[in-house]
Amino acid sequence: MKNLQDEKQRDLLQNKSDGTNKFLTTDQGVRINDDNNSLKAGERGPSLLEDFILREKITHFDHERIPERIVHARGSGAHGFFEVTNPIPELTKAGFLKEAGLKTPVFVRFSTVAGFRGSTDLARDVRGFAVKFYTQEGIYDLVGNNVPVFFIQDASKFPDLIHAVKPEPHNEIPQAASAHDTFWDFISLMPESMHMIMWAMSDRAIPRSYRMMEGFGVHTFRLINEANESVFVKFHWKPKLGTHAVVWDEALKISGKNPDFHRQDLWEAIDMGNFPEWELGVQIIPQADEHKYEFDLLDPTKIVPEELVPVKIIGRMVLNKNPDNFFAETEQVAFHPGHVVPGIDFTNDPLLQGRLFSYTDTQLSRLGSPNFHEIPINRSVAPVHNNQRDGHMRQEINKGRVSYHPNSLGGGCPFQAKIEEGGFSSFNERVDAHKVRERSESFADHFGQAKLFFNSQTPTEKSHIVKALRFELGKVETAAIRVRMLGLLSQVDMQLAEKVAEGLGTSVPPILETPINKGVSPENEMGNQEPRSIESSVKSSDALSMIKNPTNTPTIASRKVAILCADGVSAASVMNMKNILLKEDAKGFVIAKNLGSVVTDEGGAIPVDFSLLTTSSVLFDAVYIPHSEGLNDLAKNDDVLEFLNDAYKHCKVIGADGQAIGVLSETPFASKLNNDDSGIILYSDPATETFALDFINAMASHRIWEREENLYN
Ligand code: HDE
Repeated sequence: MKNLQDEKQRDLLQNKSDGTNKFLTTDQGVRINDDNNSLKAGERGPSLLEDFILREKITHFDHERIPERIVHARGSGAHGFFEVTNPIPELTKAGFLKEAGLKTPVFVRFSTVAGFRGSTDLARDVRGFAVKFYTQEGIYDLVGNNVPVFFIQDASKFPDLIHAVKPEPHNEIPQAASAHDTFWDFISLMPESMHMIMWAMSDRAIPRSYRMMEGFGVHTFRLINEANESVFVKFHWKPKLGTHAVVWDEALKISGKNPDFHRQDLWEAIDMGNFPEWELGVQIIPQADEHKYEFDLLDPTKIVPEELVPVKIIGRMVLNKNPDNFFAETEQVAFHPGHVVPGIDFTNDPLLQGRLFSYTDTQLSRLGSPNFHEIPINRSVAPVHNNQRDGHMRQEINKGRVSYHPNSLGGGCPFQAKIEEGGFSSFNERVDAHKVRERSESFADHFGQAKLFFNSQTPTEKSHIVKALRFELGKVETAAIRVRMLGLLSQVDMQLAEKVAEGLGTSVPPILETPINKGVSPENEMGNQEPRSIESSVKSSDALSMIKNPTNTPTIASRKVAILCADGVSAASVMNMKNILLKEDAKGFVIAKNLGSVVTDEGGAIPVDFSLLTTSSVLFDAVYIPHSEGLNDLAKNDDVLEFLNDAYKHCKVIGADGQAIGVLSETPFASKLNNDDSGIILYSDPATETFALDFINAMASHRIWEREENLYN
């Protein structure tokens, strides 16, 4: 099997253009002599219609926007490769999974769901995690999210869900936020969303970086082997840098300080050679186990706990190249869960089945033509031959008189592939049923796994969920919606509901008044079933917690440290820290009152990366104040004290050596400083290696959660 790693880049090369050392021309290739002045009747006269150069330029400009994605409009993409580490030929005939070491090019797009294209990266939201594999057998898209379940069980509710979460239609407020009445109105009437709500209110919805998110295929899919035997499969992406989040107050501030935070983080990491990496894992469920569990494998509001079916790692994905052009690649890429290759197939998950219709349909209005597969980023590296013809913007020039099958005039070509020749064939599933608009009884449990998720969280994480719900429901104006939500939350965990209620200044309604116990009430029109709670056979799962997550091996790779400096700073201290950070693939940035440079104690100059005006503590993972003789200007600067206060509040590591320790006694948190805080690293000797090592070890724990008010202590 050929190694395809660079094949997509070679393919894209044919469409790349670079104007360096070239003449400026019209779209027709005519060289332009004057691009600054339109053609006029006299220098002060009217413009002339015949000015084809002006007309072409303005016309193109007038049409340069396309509709943004109805969901996942805001996103960032990158190129890379997928490499098989543990092939599974016994389970699937998909060529790109069959051979150890085989590399397949990929393009990945991460996104938020609700916000418009220009919205903030740090919205509380699910993140899209869509991977396009350019395999030798055609395009395979794994169009997943960073959360393994979904809000709804049936595709017919998707437009309702999205209408509810998007800005309200009368005033288009709020942008990229679920904290408003229509969203919670809908959710409070959809008990099936409760598992997903737990994830969305957890810190999973405010990741530190796209590079520090897990990814999930969500639905159960099928793998099919050469013998046409099938197993069920759940897909998982496990990030090498661990799964980490920011805190909510930080997210809100980042949204103002740098709404491109995630986009820039991904871009810079790749630019600097810190290539993001994930392992691809599969949970395999034999056909015979289809009905073995207390949940239905076809229900997208359920996970398969890793305690029941472990995740087997089969490969890794590395993102190593930024796009050359955002529009051509990241905006025009068209994913579709229906893009599968032989060896991978769908299940009857009713959400997945609806998606199989939606994704091509949406490209028709977004990209404007059924020829969107010809756009370079969407083009397969496997040969494409068929009898599809024409349409807007067709690129391919199909030769010959035959565009139908069967034909004799074209010698029967292009000809069908037998299964042994790689022809796709669907899993031969027997379906024998009545045509009904119903939901399976096996989908009726809406609380069992919401409880499992909540019970798997650490006290810190539970506390964050309570605070998130207090924030979101606190923004809801209609009291009845809040009460309905408290009723649903009480079905997940009474203490959770009570703590949320306390923050809302109200109380949890008696169980009988909540829609769940009314069964099919006017408010709960979900058809034939009465929602219920089936206890999960797994009581707690570390994989569901970010803090206990087994993917979190301590590392500070690619993390950013703010080094607060003023004139007189110790050159030795700054260099000591910078060097140790570099050894760990992290980076220190010098921040001072003004740009330019600071003068060191040795009389040298250290260039300043950011002024206090242009950056903020929320854009860094930790803060260091290097030694300087006497208390320098830092201790008197309000911006510095705010910088440190935010870092403290957001549970970040703060370090100071030598006389810089004095700066901390000026901060609002000075009275809280004590020896038990493992994130405050103070060394009276300046520039020691032990200090820097202690600092980076503390940073590797990500955040010092003990500092926070914890509602579950
Ligand atoms: Fe999507 N979704 N979706 N979705 N989805 C789209 O397709 C849709 C769902 C996901 O970076 C749209 O090309 C329906 C689940 C991602 O370009 C659209 C339903 C999951 C992306 C669409 C779902 C996803 C999309 C909008 C319920 C996780 C961004 C633009 C039946 C497994 C891909 C587009 C990118 C995008 C429809 C539910 C993930 C409208 C109807 C569940 C990551 O076709």
